[in-house]
Amino acid sequence: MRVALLIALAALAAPALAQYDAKPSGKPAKPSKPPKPPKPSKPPKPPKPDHSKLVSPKELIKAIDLDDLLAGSQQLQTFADENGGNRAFGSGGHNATTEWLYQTLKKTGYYDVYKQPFVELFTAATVSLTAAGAPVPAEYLTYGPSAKVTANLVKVNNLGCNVSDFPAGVSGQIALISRGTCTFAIKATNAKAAGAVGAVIYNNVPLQSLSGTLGGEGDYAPVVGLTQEAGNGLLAKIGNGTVSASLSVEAIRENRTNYNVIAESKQGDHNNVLMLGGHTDSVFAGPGINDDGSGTIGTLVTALALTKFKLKNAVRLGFWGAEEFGKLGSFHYMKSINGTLGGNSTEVSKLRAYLNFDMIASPNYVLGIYDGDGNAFNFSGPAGSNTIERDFEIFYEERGLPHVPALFSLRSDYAAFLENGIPSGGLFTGAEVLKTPEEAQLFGGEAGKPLDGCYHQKCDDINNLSHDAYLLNTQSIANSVAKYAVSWEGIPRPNATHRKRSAEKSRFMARFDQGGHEHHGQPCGAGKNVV
Ligand SMILES: *[C@@H]1O[C@H](CO)[C@@H](O)[C@H](O)[C@H]1NC(C)=O
Ligand SMILES: *[C@@H]1O[C@H](CO)[C@@H](O)[C@H](O)[C@H]1NC(C)=O
Ligand SMILES: *[C@@H]1O[C@H](CO)[C@@H](O)[C@H](O)[C@H]1NC(C)=O
Ligand SMILES: *[C@@H]1O[C@H](CO)[C@@H](O)[C@H](O)[C@H]1NC(C)=O
Ligand SMILES: *[C@@H]1O[C@H](CO)[C@@H](O)[C@H](O)[C@H]1NC(C)=O
Ligand SMILES: *[C@@H]1O[C@H](CO)[C@@H](O)[C@H](O)[C@H]1NC(C)=O
Ligand SMILES: *[C@@H]1O[C@H](CO)[C@@H](O)[C@H](O)[C@H]1NC(C)=O
Ligand SMILES: *[C@H]1O[C@H](CO)[C@@H](O)[C@H](O)[C@H]1NC(C)=O
Ligand SMILES: CC(=O)N[C@H]1CO[C@H](CO)[C@@H](O)[C@@H]1O
Repeated sequence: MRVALLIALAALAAPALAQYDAKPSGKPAKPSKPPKPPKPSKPPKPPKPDHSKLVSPKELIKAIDLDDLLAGSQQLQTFADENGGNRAFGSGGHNATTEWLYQTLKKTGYYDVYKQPFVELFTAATVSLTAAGAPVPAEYLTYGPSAKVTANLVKVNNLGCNVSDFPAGVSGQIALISRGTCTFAIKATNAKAAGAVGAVIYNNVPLQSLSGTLGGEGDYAPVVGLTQEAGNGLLAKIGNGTVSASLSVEAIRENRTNYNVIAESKQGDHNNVLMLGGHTDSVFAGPGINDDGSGTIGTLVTALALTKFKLKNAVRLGFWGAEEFGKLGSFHYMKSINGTLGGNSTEVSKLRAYLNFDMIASPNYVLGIYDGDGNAFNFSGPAGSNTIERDFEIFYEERGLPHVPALFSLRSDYAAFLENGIPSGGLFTGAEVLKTPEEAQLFGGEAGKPLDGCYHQKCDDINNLSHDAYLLNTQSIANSVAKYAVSWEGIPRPNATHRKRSAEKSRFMARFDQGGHEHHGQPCGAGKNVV
């Protein structure tokens, strides 16, 4: 593990990020070394950074390079490849990601960097279902227990929201239940109470797998989710006679230590801080190179470019762990700088704005900007969020490019900042929601196809990024960062007495909204399924 990491770190020193390693001039010459073999010719070195120069949007944008973005993404892909294919919560792939971010930022000398550990319960599983001898694609519902059972499938009446929906014959067998009306948790609890040794919930909308979460610990029957088509197929078979099924759920349930990586520029006003970030964990199913490798690397590349310049306001980076389990890292951080959410606001009020980048390179992208002024979705951020939204909009408009608003639904890491009254904004290029014909007209790409067809899947890899969106949106990050690193015009100081929700309620929501994402244009509650 450690050796692999060292190799990975060595690989990182590759050309793409090397230009940022340039040290300030005036470094004493090294004592003479034995002569080295001639090196292959290198491209000329970029000019030495002029640290006396105040950052400007134009120059920071110029310092953003697609090769750096792709090299960073490849590094994350390698970490996943070397660690079982993912960078999930507390895994080897996530550990490697956070250690690399820490080392890369520390090496600049420009930032004070630390890794912030926190412990949370991790669950994930490998599941399989066979019925009447044929495999049926099935998905895990988070928090469900492990099992390996073979029994008959028994149809449950109605929607299984009431124990009385479960026929006596389900005892010792596997309950087959339709999605709808009540939570997956209620169905799985009722199945257990009725004596079922397993439960299978099938979708009530066509052509969509059913995955999601039971929302928390409970006394559940082992449970998996199926498509509506698979469910109907099983119902037809049951109609024909007894159907034997084998259900296997191999769940991992363990407390895992996770890390946030926090970095703050040494220079700049530390009482008036710009914070930006994205999450560093992937889902268990894949390497997470768009979600949220793109936000992670977009933030990193901007932060490295920034090291060439002088700042007025300090810039703080938040690389969040365990977002996919309910924004646990960002909530942990906000609690830790404030003791408790809703408590003493001294530290919190030093944060003047937060910018969130959770997916900026979706292959079938839209250019989404969080609806800070609430014009589109009637849910605004704290005062100043309107300015943040407008500044992003101007960046695209100046380039003759379209943009669409994205709902603040509290399903990514900005939630902890909104809850604390901190003006917030950011970019979002879309997840599994289908592109509308209107969006295809604006942005090209394919209408009727997901904005990210690999969202939360194995194929969210280095081959499924939009390079155009990636570069453009990172330039957009640079534009806003350069602006706020110099001036807070249009962004009032947050007033902590104007918090949107009580702290514990938002904490609960953080846990409950397991999915972590809201999708452009969808109503609240459309994130990871619980019902
Ligand atoms: C990741 O780091 C945590 C905390 O240091 C450690 O407990 C865990 O074993 C590491 N995971 C792997 C797979 O190395
Ligand atoms: C469950 O069914 C019983 C019997 O039909 C009924 O009395 C009860 O109100 C139902 N409970 C719920 C929550 O629907
Ligand atoms: C039901 O049984 C009949 C006769 O054995 C068979 O032809 C048909 O394919 C079966 N249907 C299903 C859904 O298994
Ligand atoms: C995780 O830690 C909590 C708090 O210490 C403890 O109550 C819980 O039993 C632990 N869970 C597991 C699966 O170890
Ligand atoms: C908040 O905490 C700071 C130190 O972190 C302290 O100086 C200040 O008095 C506290 N304010 C309140 C209202 O407790
Ligand atoms: C906007 O939301 C507020 C509550 O937050 C509500 O009172 C108001 O009617 C809504 N406005 C529109 C136009 O939906
Ligand atoms: C914050 O808002 C409260 C209530 O509106 C007000 O009394 C207070 O003066 C405000 N504080 C600052 C620093 O603006
Ligand atoms: C955060 O707020 C709590 C409650 O007022 C206070 O006890 C704690 O010292 C504060 N922590 C920091 C780091 O300011
Ligand atoms: C959903 C999607 O776009 N998948 C693509 C990911 O990248 C591979 C390799 O380029 C394509 O074959 C997939 O179609």
